[in-house]
Amino acid sequence: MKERKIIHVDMDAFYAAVEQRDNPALRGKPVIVGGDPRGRGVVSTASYEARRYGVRSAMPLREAYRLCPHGIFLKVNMHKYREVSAQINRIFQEYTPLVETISLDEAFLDVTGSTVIFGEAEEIGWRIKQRIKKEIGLTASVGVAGNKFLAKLASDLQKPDGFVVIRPEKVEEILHPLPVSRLWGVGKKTEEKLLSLGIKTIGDLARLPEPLLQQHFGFQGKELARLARGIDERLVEPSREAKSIGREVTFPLDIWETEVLEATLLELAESVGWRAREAGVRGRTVTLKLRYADFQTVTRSRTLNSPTALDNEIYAVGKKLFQEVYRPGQKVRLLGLTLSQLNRQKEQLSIFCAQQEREEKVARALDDIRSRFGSRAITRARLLNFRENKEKS
Ligand code: TTP
Ligand code: MG
Repeated sequence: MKERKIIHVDMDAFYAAVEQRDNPALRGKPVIVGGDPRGRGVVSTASYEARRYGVRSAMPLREAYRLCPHGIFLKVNMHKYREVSAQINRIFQEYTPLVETISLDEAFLDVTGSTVIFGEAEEIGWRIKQRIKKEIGLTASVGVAGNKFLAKLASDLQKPDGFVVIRPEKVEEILHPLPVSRLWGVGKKTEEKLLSLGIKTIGDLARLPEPLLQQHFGFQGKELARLARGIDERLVEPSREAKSIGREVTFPLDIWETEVLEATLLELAESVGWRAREAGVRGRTVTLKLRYADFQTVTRSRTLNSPTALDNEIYAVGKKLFQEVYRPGQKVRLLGLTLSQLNRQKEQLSIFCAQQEREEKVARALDDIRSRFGSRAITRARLLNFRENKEKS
């Protein structure tokens, strides 16, 4: 399986941190969210200050009160946490349409297709962490790795306010000393059974022959053996289908040369096409956005007969729309292209598929070269080609 770039984000002491953000008097104090300490409820979460007293999620509030009588007990304000969660989610969506929300404060992002635009996965992870801090006023712990299991493990390694990247060459070094309980699917029972076999660490497990594990744990043994080696092929399953994939550029200087504007459209189309193919979707509607130097903004859309994820098809439509709306000679400050009405490629079964699939294969081969040699290698050649053709015609 192609290596993927996965980011896992988990907010620190989420509900408590939101309360501390909104009321400075609570900062640095033991805050326990859950409700009345004399009531029968349980702790939803506690600030790190309260955790020092042993207060934990799911603990009865009365027990939390016993451990931390001077703690500040607050009611759960679900409405507020949902709102904050949606804001965080909007930041994620800017970097990839492949966002799997696990809970209000936790998500996986597959950014494999985003690296050409936004830089390496770790840069994206770092930027997301900084934006959550700056724009939302909360700290997140972020993990970056080649699969979901490792990314989640990474986000937890330096909690709170953590940032950990697990590179392939470091997997063993990081994984092996950890207790087996850190593996997905290892609950109390499995842990006890492993311990009784003398297997304490993930390294102990990785050294065992797989058949032996299968003998003791059946199907789960196979899975354990894979996880212990840092292998996990679970895909990020977007919780909410992306509604669109768009890309826009603001020029450093206003542009009015049609050739440059059209060449920019080609780059935008390539970028949108790439992201769609990486996300495994095709779209039916192409939208052009054009902003003139005086900020007057025009958008125009066209819907295709069949959905596409091909650069040249997106470009052809974008160019047509551009020619329809652009007033030659006028200075332009921004150009954008968006592909919308997306659906999953596998759901598309029709007679055009054969041709479409052949073309997508070619596009994917190019994607592969791009990912190995950098996006510029091909884009440049194509733009040159494009310019030559323009000169000939
Ligand atoms: P967690 O991410 O498990 O915990 P957390 O964000 O409070 O702390 P950290 O990640 O730094 O360890 O859960 C996220 C939120 O979900 C948490 O703020 C409150 C809620 N929650 C409950 O309501 N009950 C629970 O038992 C747990 C574990 C969480
Ligand atoms: Mg959390």
